[in-house]
This record gives sequence, structure tokens and C-alpha cells, in this order.
Amino acid sequence: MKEVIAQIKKSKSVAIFVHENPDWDCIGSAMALRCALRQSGIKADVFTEKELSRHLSFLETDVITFTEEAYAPDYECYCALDVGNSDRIGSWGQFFEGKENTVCIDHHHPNGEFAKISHIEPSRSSTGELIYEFLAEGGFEITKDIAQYLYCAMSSDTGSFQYASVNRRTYEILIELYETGINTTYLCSMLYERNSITQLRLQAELINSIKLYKDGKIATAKITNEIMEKHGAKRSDTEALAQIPRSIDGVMISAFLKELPEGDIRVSLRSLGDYNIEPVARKFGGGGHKKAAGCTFTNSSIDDAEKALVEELEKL
Ligand SMILES: [Mn+2]
Repeated sequence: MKEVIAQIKKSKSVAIFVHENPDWDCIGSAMALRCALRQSGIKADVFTEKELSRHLSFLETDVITFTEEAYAPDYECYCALDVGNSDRIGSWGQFFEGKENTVCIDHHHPNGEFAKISHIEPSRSSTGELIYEFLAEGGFEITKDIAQYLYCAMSSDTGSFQYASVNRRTYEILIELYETGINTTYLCSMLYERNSITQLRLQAELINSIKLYKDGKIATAKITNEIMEKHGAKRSDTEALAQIPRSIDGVMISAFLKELPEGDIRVSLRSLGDYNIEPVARKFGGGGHKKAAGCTFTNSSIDDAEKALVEELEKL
């Protein structure tokens, strides 16, 4: 972390990159970092593939998006956040590779380092938590604006501080953020209580599709293209659905299957307790973590994919 801080502090300009389909952890982290750098007189901008969706823009979150005419941005330092490799950055990734000064701050299990200087701590709840450490250790003032971004990052990546990744340090940081005067009730309502009616109708469809196996220990649920079309839903409307079948009492493993427009079947697996679903995801060409993993079926109907998955999950 000391090296990352030194590199960023000696730069007059910093370009900040996040992963594709950005979530609150990477956007909150990027905006907090940008805010702190600008306060210190360092030019800083955040780059994303596309404009941010509605749920990411209730705080000031203006970004530079990729276009066909985009050229290599000219900055002294290039910083990737919440990203395990430069492919995950998307189109901007081509401008990250080969640069002189590249840094990365992340909390995913690393699969090969792609930046010159990396600070990676998989035990941390969120990249937001690591940005807090960066700012505190680097002597940056943590203003209320910065605290709001970090709170959103940490809250969303921990399922409102529910997940096993939350630890003592998470709560210590929360106290520091809280003391800046942030309104956590407001932030939570903006983060969690702005479902569209389309998102709720999809939840209803998903719940209706749930099937149980192995005495109710395994649950599957699915959303087909037909259902997406029926409700005029976008892909981003399905983001929070994977958790729902896992929340049933007694269910230890869940699979959420989603038909993609081009016909592939995207699967999100979730588990509780000691059930490690990562090898199952890997068996079908995917991967992830012990309790959250995913894979994609190509050339398979959604029902066949479900059958193949359930067979493997029952063995587990
Ligand atoms: Mn994250």
C-alpha cells in the first residue's frame, strides 16, 4: 500500500479504471479516490465503458465513457480498482496495458498481477474498505463527500454488512465514516429502496419458477427471454435476483439461471455453510468463490442446463 500511495502522490494526474458492468463498490471507490485526489490538487478522472445506470447516479458520479473515437488518455498514473485483470476493464483496458505507471487496489483473489504495483487483500470486505485505508495512510482528509461514496461501496459489497467478509476493521471504518456526518438512512434508501416495478415483477416471476430438490436443500430458479420481453426488462433488472432462492429456509445451495439474448444460459450459484460450489462452476467452464460462483452454458436449452446442474449439485 505504501508503494501505491507513493506512486499516486507523486503523479500530477491519475486515470481511474473500474470493471465492466460497474457496481457500487468500484464506482464508490473510484469516486472517493477521485474526490480525494482533486482536493489535493491532482487531476483525476474516472473511465467507464458506458454511462452509469440510474442506481449508481444518485450521488455525483460523472464519468468518461468509451467511444469509437476514444484515444489513449494522457495521465501520469493509471489506477485500476476492484479489477483482477485488464480484460475486466473492458475497452479502456487496451490503454492500461504497457503504461509506465500502473497501480491496482483490489479485494478479489488475484489471478496474476497485471499492474506494476498492486495492493490486493482478498480478506477485505470491499475495495471501498481498501480505499479508506489508502486515504487514511496517505494522509488525505476524509470529507463527508468521500465518506458517502465509501459507505455505498462497503454497504453494497457486503449485502448491507451481512456477509462473512465483514470484520472488526469494517466496523471501525464505519465509525470513522459515520462521524463525518453522513446520513446512512438516506444512503440505504437510495441503495436498496429504489426498485422499479419491472424489477419487482421479475422477482415475482423468479419466485414462481423456484423448484426444490434434495429435501429442500437445493433450489433453482430461472428467467427466460420470453419473461424478459413480457416485462420489457433490461439485463440490469436481474442483478439482485440470484440471492432470492438461497434465502429460503433450509436451502443450502441455489442456482439462478438466466437466458441471455443471444441464447446462452448464465448461471449464478450461491451456497451456505461448508458447501463449496466453486468446483461445480469450474466443471461447467466457470469459476468464482466458495459461496458465490457462476458459469455459462452455450448450445443448451435452459431446461437442459438446469438438469445438468442439479445432477452435479445433488452429488455435492
Ligand atoms: Mn468489490
